[in-house]
Amino acid sequence: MKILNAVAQEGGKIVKLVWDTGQVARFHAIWLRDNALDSDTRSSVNGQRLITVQDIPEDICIAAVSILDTDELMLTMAPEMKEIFFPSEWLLENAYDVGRSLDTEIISKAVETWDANFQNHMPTATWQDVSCSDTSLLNWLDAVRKYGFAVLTGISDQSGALCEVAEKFGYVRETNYGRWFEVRSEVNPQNLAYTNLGLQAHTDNPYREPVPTLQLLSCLENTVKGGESIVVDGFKVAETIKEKAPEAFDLLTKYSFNFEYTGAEDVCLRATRPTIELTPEGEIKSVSFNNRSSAPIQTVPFEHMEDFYAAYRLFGELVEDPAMQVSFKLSPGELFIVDNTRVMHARKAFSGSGNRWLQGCYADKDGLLSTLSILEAGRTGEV
Ligand code: NM2
Ligand code: OGA
Ligand code: ZN
Repeated sequence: MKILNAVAQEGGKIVKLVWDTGQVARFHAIWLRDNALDSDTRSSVNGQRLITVQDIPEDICIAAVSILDTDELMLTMAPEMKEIFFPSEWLLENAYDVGRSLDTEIISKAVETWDANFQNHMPTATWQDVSCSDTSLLNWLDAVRKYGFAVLTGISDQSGALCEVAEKFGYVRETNYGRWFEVRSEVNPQNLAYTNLGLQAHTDNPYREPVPTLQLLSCLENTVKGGESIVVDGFKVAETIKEKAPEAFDLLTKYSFNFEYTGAEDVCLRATRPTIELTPEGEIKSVSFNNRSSAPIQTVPFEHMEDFYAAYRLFGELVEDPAMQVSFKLSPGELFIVDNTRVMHARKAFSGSGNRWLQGCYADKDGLLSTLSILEAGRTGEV
């Protein structure tokens, strides 16, 4: 794509470009100067910016503009008369004058929400494939980005094998529960997860700031009656509430919710976060829901407490609606990963003879998304 036409307007404060694809976009002089690609503006070693915003003259404007044979735009920026160059493709890729509607979509384009119909489409891969093939790894990580959930089978029966999986794409997040933790029924459990009780679908550790953004749960033994796993897409729940009960949605986004964990002698974790967190643009950013660690709510004004509880109940009802749930029973050598800012996980109560032994660990999305981007860019040698 080539730039066909470039005209400076408004006394050189902006430039308007027309590409051969028919696309049109305007850019501000200050934005162009800030994003100049030359090696005095950005390090050619690491791509990081060398200038600060104050280094840009306040009265900056475009003194001259031309389209070069190399498909670059050349601009002369007054008052310094600095010449800067941009490939026409780069400008199109980074354009911001794209007529964004004021009413932003609440679900990011990068994600796809799901309900019980997802049951037969659960993204699944084998450890064998993911550990040996970059394409398999890319597809598996892509599923985590898109659906916030994926299954992996064929992992080693060695204790702690799930950390090896986390290290394939990123870093294990160590917490007070350890580098990884044993999920088994215990006497005097420090956490209700370490019992045979059913656990309502939840996100883990909402009492921690920052919250771990990924959780892996692997299975070493599961011969009990019950103990099935359930996952629910929190973004789907939020989306449904927005459609059916916009006032409830507003309450769940507007007020924070208190969470707390003090189950071990040396631990006192507290954090406050809304059930549904939005970006400044109004997109759903995260969901936090955990009945076991919700603390007395003190953040909701007296006048709104009953309405708030009604909205919170609605969220809980949707979480337990079979139409929202995907369920399965983990077998030894299997694990699942969830985006802990989005997908809630539950387990059914278990009893009877036999044993149930799971291991869990936390990790973060930054590492996963970075590895995924590297794989997508084909920079596979660097993984
Ligand atoms: N465990 C399994 O967030 C939670 O308290 C859920 C976490 C104890 C690490 C359980
Ligand atoms: C957990 C948890 C579920 C299970 O450990 O965080 O939710 O299946 N466990 O035991
Ligand atoms: Zn959990």
